[in-house]
Amino acid sequence: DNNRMLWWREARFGMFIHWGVYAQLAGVYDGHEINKAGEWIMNRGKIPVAAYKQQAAAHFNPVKYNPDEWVRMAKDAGMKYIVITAKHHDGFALFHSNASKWNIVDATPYGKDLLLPLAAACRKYHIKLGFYYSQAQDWTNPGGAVNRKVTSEGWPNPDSAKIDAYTKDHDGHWDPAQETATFAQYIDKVAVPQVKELLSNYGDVAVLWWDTPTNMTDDAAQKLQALLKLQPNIITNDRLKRPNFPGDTKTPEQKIPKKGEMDGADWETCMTMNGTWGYKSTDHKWKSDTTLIRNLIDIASKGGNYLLNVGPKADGTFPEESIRSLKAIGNWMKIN
Ligand code: FUL
Repeated sequence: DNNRMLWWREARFGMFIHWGVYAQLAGVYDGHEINKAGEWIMNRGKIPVAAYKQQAAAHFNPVKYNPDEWVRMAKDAGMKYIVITAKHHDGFALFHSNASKWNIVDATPYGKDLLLPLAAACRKYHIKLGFYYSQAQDWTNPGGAVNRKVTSEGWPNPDSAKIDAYTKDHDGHWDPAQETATFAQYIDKVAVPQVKELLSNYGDVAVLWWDTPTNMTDDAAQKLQALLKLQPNIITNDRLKRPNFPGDTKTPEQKIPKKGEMDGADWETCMTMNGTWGYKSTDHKWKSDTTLIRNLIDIASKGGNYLLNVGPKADGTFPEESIRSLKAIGNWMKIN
């Protein structure tokens, strides 16, 4: 079992990719810039399901998507693995799924599975591929959970008092369409079959990155955990359900632990290059190359991994700033 962790312990550096139809909105809904992370826009903006499908997905057509180039950029930066959001909290699947039509093939003009060619490129360049899967939160597939139950710190929505009252009564949901199934039904009809698809149809899957265990039950967690046997060498994080499903790795977010703080644990700091995971046209707070390299050194010297995020644009390209920083890190790696 220790063998399973070997590559991960030596990897030190990986690429997180947050990509989905939220990139189409790029942080703006109805003429309003929506607060906080771009991938949260549906929740923060309390965008109704039908409107989100129409405005984010109906035009999502990443014709410049070139996974070969993505993987090469990761490799040239010295990264050893990639973790991509197969499904984030908005419920949208970047892969063709038989469990829900809310996926890249059935809900967008692009119409092709995004993960198949990425998996092929990873095999070609010997980069390990992992999938992020939002197992609990799902704001589109009926029955999915919501972990942020109010709206008031979002944009100055004139209806925010009404929405706050509604979400309070509806476990955070803001659209009746989200509540036409129970959480248990969502787990059985969407989460379980989709994780099965991800672990069956894309070759070797190195990592399963769960997130935000809101409303998770032991029963749901057990069903999902049981699927991991489909990939005997897979490594999982600690976000399936707390505290009794610890997984293999700890996941400090946007912070670097102090020396000794994580002793004995396998850990990975995930971090953004600017202030958002999913692409936002208005976020220009990019960390300097020096900061990024310093973080990598700091984390590696403490025995952790650095999972550095890129939020691709809706056309399928990386933001220019990310491309430049990846190159700068790669140049530094070559001389060190
Ligand atoms: C968080 C999520 O809510 C964010 O959107 C992001 O995916 C981050 C890595 O984990 O908990």
